[in-house]
Amino acid sequence: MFDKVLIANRGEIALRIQRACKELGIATVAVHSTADADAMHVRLADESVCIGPPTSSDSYLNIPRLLAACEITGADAVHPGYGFLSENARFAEILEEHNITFIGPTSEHIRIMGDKIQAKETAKRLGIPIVPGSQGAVRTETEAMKVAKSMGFPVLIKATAGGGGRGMKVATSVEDLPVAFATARSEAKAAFGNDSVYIEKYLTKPRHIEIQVFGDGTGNAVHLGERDCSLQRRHQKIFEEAPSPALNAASRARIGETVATAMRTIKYRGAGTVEFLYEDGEFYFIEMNTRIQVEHPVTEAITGIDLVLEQIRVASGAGLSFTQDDIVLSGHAIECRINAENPRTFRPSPGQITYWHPPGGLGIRVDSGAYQGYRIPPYYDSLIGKLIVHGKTRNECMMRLKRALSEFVIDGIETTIPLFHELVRHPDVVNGMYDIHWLEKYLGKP
Ligand code: MV4
Repeated sequence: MFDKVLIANRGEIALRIQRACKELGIATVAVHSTADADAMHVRLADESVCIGPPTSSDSYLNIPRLLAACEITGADAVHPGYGFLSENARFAEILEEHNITFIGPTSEHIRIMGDKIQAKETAKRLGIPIVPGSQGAVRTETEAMKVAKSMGFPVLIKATAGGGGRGMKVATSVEDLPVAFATARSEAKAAFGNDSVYIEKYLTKPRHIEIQVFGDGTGNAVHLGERDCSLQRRHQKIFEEAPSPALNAASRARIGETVATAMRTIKYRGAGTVEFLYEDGEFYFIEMNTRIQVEHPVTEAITGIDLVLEQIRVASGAGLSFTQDDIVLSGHAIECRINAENPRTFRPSPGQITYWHPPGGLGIRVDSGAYQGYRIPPYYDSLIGKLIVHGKTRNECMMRLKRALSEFVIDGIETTIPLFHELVRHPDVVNGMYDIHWLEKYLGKP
């Protein structure tokens, strides 16, 4: 096992990783920008290193500075968390070259999944169902038109280097296609420095359902059920639940086994998420994330498995502490993302938290680096905490969530909590009847 892990992240996920390290008896190193000197992840770490000014590219994204922090502290492994360098294949490679373990998949797997065409080709080869579309990149308008006509409209043009919704354009008809194609290409070029695009049949009312997977890197791999993350705005998830209200045990087992088998075949290492669109009873692969995700606690709640601890175990060569047969999905869990934002406009609301009272009681978990008096800096994403609620049934979970939300007091800044009070009372949410467009439609109504 490792002696010392450097956590290349901030906020609640840095704390989350520290907790797993402590339970494994591993010393922790926090890194921070000057804007985060009084952050909880710095206070609770065994050691900390200031790695630069507030701007992420000069601190949390700066590979030479992170390497220097490893060198100074003698860390033997790095956990990247989510965001920042977590899916940067070059970072994983450089660490390995310096004999520091990257707690995550191989750089090769990160690289393949970062290229959406390669990811899709890999998924297809492994027997994972994909969205019908072009075979690889589409280079000309003529080719785009041919593909679109053969599939039928609407179609979606996606950037090969994209992901998370950036660089996508819908074309609803033959007339639409030339502009959509040109716009998608130029936006892809501007955003990623790569104008490669591909085309898919556009699914109009899918749910976003993702499967949590875990591999040991030697051909053992498992799935831990799904999370339904359909409630989102501008590709920012705000409410996630497991299991999905849309799936039954048979369809869950089928897609789960398909994905786990695929991960065994490629000898996937560590935590991963295979993302699907789910419409009319069918799954369609869209992308794979090669990191721990924000919403991993809902899976932890229904499986009782510490996913971050398992990431560290697997990276150290200790293997997985469970097999597929050991995994029992029990009850229902929901996560609400508490963002420092206006609950209607989502405009960031940084500033000082003058009062902080998190909820408690049975089935309640709050993951946060916030505390009373903490000043939320304006430089980073606005997630300040996550409320995760577990119950025996979805109904019990919802009742508990309502109760927990009513206990949660955060003063001094605006948060998304008032929006959750509304959502948990809306019949569509209560009944689990929502797709990926539901929240934006709801917010759009006066
Ligand atoms: C799609 C789609 C409809 N049809 N692909 C958006 C993020 C990226 N991961 C893939 N995305 C989508 N791909 C086809 N063929 C609709 C979306 C999409 C979406 C997907 C998941 C969660 C939220 C979404 C919001 C808008 C669009």
